[in-house]
Amino acid sequence: MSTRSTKTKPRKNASGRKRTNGYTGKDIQVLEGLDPVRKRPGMYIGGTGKAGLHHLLWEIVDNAVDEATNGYATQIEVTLHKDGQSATVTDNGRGIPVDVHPKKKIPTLQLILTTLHSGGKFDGSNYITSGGLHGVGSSVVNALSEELVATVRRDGKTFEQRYSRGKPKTKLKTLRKSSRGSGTSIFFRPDAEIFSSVKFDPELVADQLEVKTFLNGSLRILFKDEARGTKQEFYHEGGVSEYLDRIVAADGTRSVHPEPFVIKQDEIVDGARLEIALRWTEKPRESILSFVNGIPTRDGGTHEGGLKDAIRSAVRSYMDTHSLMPKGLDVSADDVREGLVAVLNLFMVDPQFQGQTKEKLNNVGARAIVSGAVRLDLEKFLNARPTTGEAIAARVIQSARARAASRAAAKSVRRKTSLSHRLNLPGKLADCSSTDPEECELFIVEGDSAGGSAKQGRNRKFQAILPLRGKVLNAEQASLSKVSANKELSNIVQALGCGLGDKLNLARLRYRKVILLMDADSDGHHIATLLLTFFFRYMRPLIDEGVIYIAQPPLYRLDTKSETAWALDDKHRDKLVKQLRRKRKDLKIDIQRFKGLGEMMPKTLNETTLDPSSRQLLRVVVRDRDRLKTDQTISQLMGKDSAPRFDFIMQNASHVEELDV
Ligand code: 28F
Repeated sequence: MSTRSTKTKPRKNASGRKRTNGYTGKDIQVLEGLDPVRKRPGMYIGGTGKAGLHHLLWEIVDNAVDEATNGYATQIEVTLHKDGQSATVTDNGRGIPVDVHPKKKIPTLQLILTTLHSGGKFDGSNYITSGGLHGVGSSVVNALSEELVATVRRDGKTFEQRYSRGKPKTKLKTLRKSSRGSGTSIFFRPDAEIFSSVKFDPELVADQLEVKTFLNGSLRILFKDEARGTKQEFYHEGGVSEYLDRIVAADGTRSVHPEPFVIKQDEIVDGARLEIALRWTEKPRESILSFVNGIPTRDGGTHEGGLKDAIRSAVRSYMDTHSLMPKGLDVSADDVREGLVAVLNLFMVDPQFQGQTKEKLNNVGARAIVSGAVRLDLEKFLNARPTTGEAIAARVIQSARARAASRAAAKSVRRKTSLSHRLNLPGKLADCSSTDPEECELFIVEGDSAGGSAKQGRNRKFQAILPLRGKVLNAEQASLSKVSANKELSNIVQALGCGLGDKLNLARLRYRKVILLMDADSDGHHIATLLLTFFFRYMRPLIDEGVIYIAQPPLYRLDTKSETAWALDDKHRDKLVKQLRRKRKDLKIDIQRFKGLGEMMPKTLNETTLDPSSRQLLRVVVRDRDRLKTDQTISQLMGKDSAPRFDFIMQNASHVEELDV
């Protein structure tokens, strides 16, 4: 068990005793009913698909975790019930207050579950909450649940109240007059009228619960899946450094030094506390996983900025004092962080989030908190371990040299293509005449001959064609500089016009649809996978924005005397044959298999694959909550081993989802 303490509040001690309760109902502030939540659920939980459904669960779990994070609870239990469509979350915290609110004259529990409230001040100390998109409260869950039962143990009694779609079904009842301990339990069944599916995904739930225990080293979560009859306990005393080990192992990479750098600071200012674990690895990228109060901040923010500042300055200062900096080599901040894997978890009161998905921390003070905590300690860490320090310095130098070399290579490529470079568009691009991104589409086509058919078959007004000839680099194993030096990838970047990496600007994107058009064979799938990997790693906002699509060219042409049909694959072909023969069993059907796109007549390609009125595109989507997993899946698939690649786009729908548009 970790021993944390803060100036501002008593925290549970090693014997597991919890803080006491000094709450009164008047602490709740602004109130509003729940109608808006049922009218526009997306505003509160992001959407009504799988992610939105699970958001309900995280909402309740986060409340229980908050109670634990603040030192009042030690144990959380999450149960998915047999039907897979309802869940119970229980904590052993103080129990949601049940006293009658002095102004509203209803029990606080009911007030909390039936109004959109802005939260309470609690006992005047700094209560850390998950905040951001989360923490909008159990009332949102209540509003969107067909059924919800809240059970509270408090003051030696057990209370219960039932709700449906946000409205109380019963009064607050006292179930038992002599109950031991305290805590809150919420059972809920998401409303099938609201969600497209109400089935929880037990693996997703288990993964996310485990992450929560990595981020709260003293937290135990028991997960029960009644459908499978399984029980798992998650508890990671090692906290973020154990998480770091897990990530590095899952990435299949190696660390360049034996011991991670770990800090855990409990008493910073205003009740803030901080845990960081990091190490440098051989992989050609950095990956920083940052969290605020246990909630992922995928777009980073001030805390991540502070970490980067501190790393740059500590490593540079170490390299300078030990004369490890080669003369004449230009070492950038990016070079210092290449191969870095870091987990940063900051706990603070009142975090402010910004950005479209509210996943970027905005509090100015967080930068100094984090950089102040890391800089000196990291330098000391390096100074105390010469072999580690030198290994990290060598990793930094390696990255700087590689970048210098590929910058030179990229320069020479640019010189050769100076004419097209002047126009800033690749020479091979057959652009469309419209300049309105909203209507423009870019087809990235494999091979020159297919590119030729596509050029002839397209609608010139709004469809542009970029043929790929050379090899597409596997972006998984390459650094940004290598990627920029790859001809095929840099052509794509130039055609899109929006830049890449940190500098990507969606506003400058020249096409709102980017469509991968590959042969329907394994080579085609391989190239599509490489391109998706590139977009995922270096142009991720395009995927998040839903701009990337996969075209579905047919593999078969079926001709009868009177009609023609196209089939996407063998299964589709068999289905069509059955359909066509439904009326006449002996109907003669001529079946032709296309060997590649290049074989197809431009007109056929237009009708089946290009024309918006008759084609079927798949949109590439990565589910939000799956980010860590997708990161690792791509590493596994695109790393050294090439065998499982095919699965990635064709089958693994839980990571990269393909939707019909
Ligand atoms: C299964 C999910 O939701 N646990 C919770 C508490 C405890 C308190 C509380 C929650 C007070 C003023 C809002 C108790 N005693 N698990 C949970 N445990 N909420 S939610 O208070 C809520 C507020 O505004 C609590 C004293 N203070 C707070």
